[in-house]
Amino acid sequence: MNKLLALSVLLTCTAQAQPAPSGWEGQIIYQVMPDRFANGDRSNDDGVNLKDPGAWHGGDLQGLSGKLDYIRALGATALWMTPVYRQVAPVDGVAGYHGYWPADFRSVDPHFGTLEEFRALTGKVHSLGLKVMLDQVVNHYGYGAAALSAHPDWFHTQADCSAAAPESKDSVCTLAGLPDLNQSVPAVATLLAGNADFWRAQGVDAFRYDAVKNVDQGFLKAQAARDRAAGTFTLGEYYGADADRIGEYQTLGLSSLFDFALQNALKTGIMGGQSLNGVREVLAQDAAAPHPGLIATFLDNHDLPRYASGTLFEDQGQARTAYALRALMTLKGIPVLWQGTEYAQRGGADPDNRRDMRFPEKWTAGEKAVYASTRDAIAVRKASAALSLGTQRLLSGSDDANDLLVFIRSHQGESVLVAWNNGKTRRTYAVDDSGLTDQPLTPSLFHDSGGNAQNAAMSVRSRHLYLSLPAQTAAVFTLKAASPALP
Ligand SMILES: [Ca+2]
Ligand SMILES: [Ca+2]
Repeated sequence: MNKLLALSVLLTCTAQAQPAPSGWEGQIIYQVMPDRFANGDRSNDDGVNLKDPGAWHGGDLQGLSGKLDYIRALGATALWMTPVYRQVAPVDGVAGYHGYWPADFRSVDPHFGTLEEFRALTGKVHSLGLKVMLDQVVNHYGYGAAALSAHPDWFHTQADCSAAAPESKDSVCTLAGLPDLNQSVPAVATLLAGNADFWRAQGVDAFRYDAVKNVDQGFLKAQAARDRAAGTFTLGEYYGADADRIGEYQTLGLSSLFDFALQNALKTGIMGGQSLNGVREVLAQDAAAPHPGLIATFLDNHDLPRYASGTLFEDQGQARTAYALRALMTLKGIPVLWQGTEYAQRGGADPDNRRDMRFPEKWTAGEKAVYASTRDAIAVRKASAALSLGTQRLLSGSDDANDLLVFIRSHQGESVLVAWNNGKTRRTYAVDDSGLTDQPLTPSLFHDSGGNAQNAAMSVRSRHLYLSLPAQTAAVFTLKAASPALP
């Protein structure tokens, strides 16, 4: 048995920040790239070539609408669509299938369908009890967009970029050579604010703001205030963001940012088979963010190599993805699942990470097992207010190999104890003087395939916490004591 010698509690501190729209803590977001999800209408398949990863693949709003039951059955509570704007023409053989090359911010690309179909989709999503998040691009137009010649004064120039102070270069210089909007031009700020109002009017509940690192902060602050006033949740994508950056943007007024530091730590610690030290450090820092419960947690997305491809071996990729998804569902924050990650879809860097979605009839036995485990983990999270909404108190301290992470989630008198075992074998652990109230052997709330309780157990005797955990997985246990008196 390994002994945990030091035991302490990391307390949450809070900074000043704007209140975020209510109802988002506790959500589980499912991310879809419509072109790569489901093709429901062959009549709009202009230029489709499934063999070319840079071409349109035919997915559309009708196809997505037909798969909402799949998304709901997984347990997601909100749908995030990457942009559906009308796109510029293909550039060097690569199409705007991903949606990030807008030609017109207020129309739907014909490959996806029509604005009427978009409205019908948001209505159907709402009728199923789910929320709608839409990607918003506020940094740029697509290459060679008509606006570039119609309104040259709307864009930053190379001279602006050269003259910009070092701290302003990210926002003033172009991102991948895309025509960069100058948000300090009133007509541009008006255009972008109007875009948000336009999509809100189509039934959108939340925006995922693309590339906020490259957007003027003054504009973002004003836009975030407008969105907040309209009750719209805002999730910014700041590539590489850590706790400090998340705190900065929540204080600026955005509801949330994606936690790239946690993503990296989960990749290194779980998929990479290293220690959980990195995860422990990130969690301790995140607790200081103004709204830790709104931080978007994720394993991968359309800009990163697929999580499951972090190892060469497909079976290992599946097992560790299932472990990481269980782990993700035990953490404070808003989990975001990129289409396909629920069955450990593989793929390398962009565009290989955007392979066409496959549905259950095309899964292998291994993929089916990952999906079953993921769906179970989501159901367990949703059934527990402590897991969905609770505070998170990390029991710090380490065993010899740093293979154990233990924390307590509590909400209104309901508490659970979460334990991750990163060890390559089944392990038992004893945590001295845990401060917990005695309780008999308690099974994990997670289930193995077949529906039996996960083969994990905990008990507390004379304040000592005993854990028996399978190799490389997370477990969660109901705590009898409502609020443990920790040292
Ligand atoms: Ca189609
Ligand atoms: Ca910019």
